[in-house]
Amino acid sequence: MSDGTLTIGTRRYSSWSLRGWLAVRLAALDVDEVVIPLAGGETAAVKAATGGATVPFLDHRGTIVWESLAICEYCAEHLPALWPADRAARTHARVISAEMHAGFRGLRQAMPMSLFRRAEGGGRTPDSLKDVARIEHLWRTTRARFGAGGPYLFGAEFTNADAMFAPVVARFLTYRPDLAVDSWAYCEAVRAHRLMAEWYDAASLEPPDWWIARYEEPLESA
Ligand SMILES: N[C@@H](CCC(=O)N[C@@H](CS)C(=O)NCC(=O)O)C(=O)O
Repeated sequence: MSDGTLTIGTRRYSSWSLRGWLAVRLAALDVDEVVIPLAGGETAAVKAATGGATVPFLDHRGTIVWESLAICEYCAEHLPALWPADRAARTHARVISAEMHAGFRGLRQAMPMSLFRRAEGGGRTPDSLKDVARIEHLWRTTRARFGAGGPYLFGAEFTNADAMFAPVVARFLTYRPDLAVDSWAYCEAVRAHRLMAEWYDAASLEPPDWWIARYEEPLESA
């Protein structure tokens, strides 16, 4: 018998679920996964399963955790290496993760996560491009200060900060905004992580009746 349940939404769209799922898998919590097809707004089954909250939603040995960043923190209680060991680096990881959790509305709205959408060049609005520039700045300055020795934000280990930005990577891979070479290198490193490969593979097997038309409609000419 497992230690509980992680409830997530449709993998091809649920950016928040990806964050929580990565942290849970990195911490190797022994939980069953339940996937709820999202309705693209309020999803009655999500409300019912989470007592009115959102996914990702973790029930681990009776401890209930929602909000992706709180799930990342909970997982780091089990695997402290999910945050960098050095205090300055750890603080910075928490700061950029908090900024990710709280902001980037322009990007979220114009470039919703949709793993297999044909949308190269799409979603470029003044607000989304401002967010893209801010994210590139965060990645570049973080890697310059703390990223020596590996491809991730804090070097060789994939941390909670990388989990928090993983859905941004997925968006960039779909919408292909104009990024600098170092940003694409980071995106490729995240995409190549074994858990990202697993997520994309599972997403590709989701049934077409879970797809949401407005997140699938091609956007190449935008
Ligand atoms: N701030 C929350 C956001 C979670 C969220 O908005 N999740 C979406 C799915 S990606 C959701 O549950 N939507 C409600 C619904 O579909 O009813 C977090 O970090 O976990």
